[in-house]
Parts: sequence; structure tokens; C-alpha cells
Amino acid sequence: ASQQTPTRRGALVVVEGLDRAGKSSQCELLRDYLSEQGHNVKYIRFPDRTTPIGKLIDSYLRGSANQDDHSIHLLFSANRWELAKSIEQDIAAGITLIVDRYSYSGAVYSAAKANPTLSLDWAWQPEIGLPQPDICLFLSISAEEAAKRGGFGAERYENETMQTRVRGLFRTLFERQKNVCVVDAGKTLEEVSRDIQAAVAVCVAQLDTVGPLRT
Ligand code: DGP
Ligand code: NA
Ligand code: NA
Repeated sequence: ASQQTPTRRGALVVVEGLDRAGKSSQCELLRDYLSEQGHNVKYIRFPDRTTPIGKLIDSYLRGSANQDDHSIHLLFSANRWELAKSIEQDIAAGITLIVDRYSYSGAVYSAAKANPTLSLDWAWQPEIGLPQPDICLFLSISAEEAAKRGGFGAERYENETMQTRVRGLFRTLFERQKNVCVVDAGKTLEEVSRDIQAAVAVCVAQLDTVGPLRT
């Protein structure tokens, strides 16, 4: 196939939510939907555990390595920064990126720790300057719904206390952020998927008028 210069940039679509909110399934459904609509689309996720920094994060999450709270926070952020250029290039090349977790998880999971020198404001700082999402879909589930979805995995953070704090902090953070679309993720897979498609369709339709990706 011949390489054509894209007539419009891709969209940067972020999907956020608590563990077990259904992010991964919804990202896959959205990828398939956008492909069928003729979009060039890629699905990526953070943390990207394949890079050298990602491998450190992976051992931390699995509990086989410990890290100072600030240090691991900056590594999670560095893991986004090391992919920032390739995100910008993909978007400029007309590829729409679906990103499973981003700066929002970055700030709230760290701020949820009971560490007095790691506030939400502190945690947000290293995220400033990263490519900004055109839309952030927040898959919202209640504590009750989360509990119904079965047991937590074995990774760090997958416990009730942490998830409750994370839920509250997402809410606080999203009051200050633009382009956030709260999706009721307590509905069926198909219903949630339809709500997401509708929100993303509006976002993609506006790409010609919103201008280049912001940082
Ligand atoms: P996942 O692979 O989506 O299950 O994410 C792994 C866990 O790491 C999940 O509990 C959320 C958390 N997490 C994701 N990004 C960050 C981040 O930037 N900072 C911190 N502290 N935690 C994160
Ligand atoms: Na997890
Ligand atoms: Na998860």
C-alpha cells in the first residue's frame, strides 16, 4: 500500500478507572469499533512493562522489589515520558491511540498512599508537558459493583483501602481536568461500549477544529 500523508491527525483517547472497571475489555472493543469505522488505531497501555523502566515497575507491582514512594512515582512518570515522542509521532501520522491508564492513574495511585510528602499536587507535577488527551473516558464503578466483580489479584494496590482512596482522588482530580467523560461502567459490557463509542465519535468528529495535540 502506498503511504499517504494523513489529512488529519489521530486522536489521543485515554481510558481510566479503578482496577476491575473493565478498562482492558472496553479498550479492545473501542479499538475494533474504530478500525471498522476506517480509522488507523493502536491500543497501548501504561505502565508499559516491556521497557527497562517498565521492568522495574513490574517487579515493584508484583511485590518482588520495594521502592521509595517518590522514586516509584517518578519511574511510572518516566515510563510515560519515554513513550511521549512516539505518541506524538503516531498522532501526527494520523493514528488514533487508545491508551489504557495515563497521568490520571499516575497521580492518584501515588497520592492515595498515606505519605505526607506525596500530595496530589506533587504527584501531578511530572505529568505536566506530556501529550494531553483529546478525551479521557473514566469508567466509573461503585464500591459495591467492584466488590461483585470478584476478588482482587495479587498485585500491590489491589486492596479495598487503596481502591477507596483512589476512587476519591480520581473524583478530586477530574474536577480540575478538561475533556473528562465519566462513563457509568456498572452497566453491561455492550451498554458501556455503546456509551464510549458515542463519546469518542463526538471527539473524533471535532479533530479538524481542535487543532494540534496539546502538551
Ligand atoms: P494495570 O497493569 O492496568 O493493572 O496497572 C497496574 C497497577 O499500577 C494498577 O493498580 C494501577 C497502578 N498504576 C498505573 N499507573 C500508575 C502510576 O503512574 N503510578 C502509580 N503509583 N500506580 C500506577
Ligand atoms: Na492491576
Ligand atoms: Na488494572
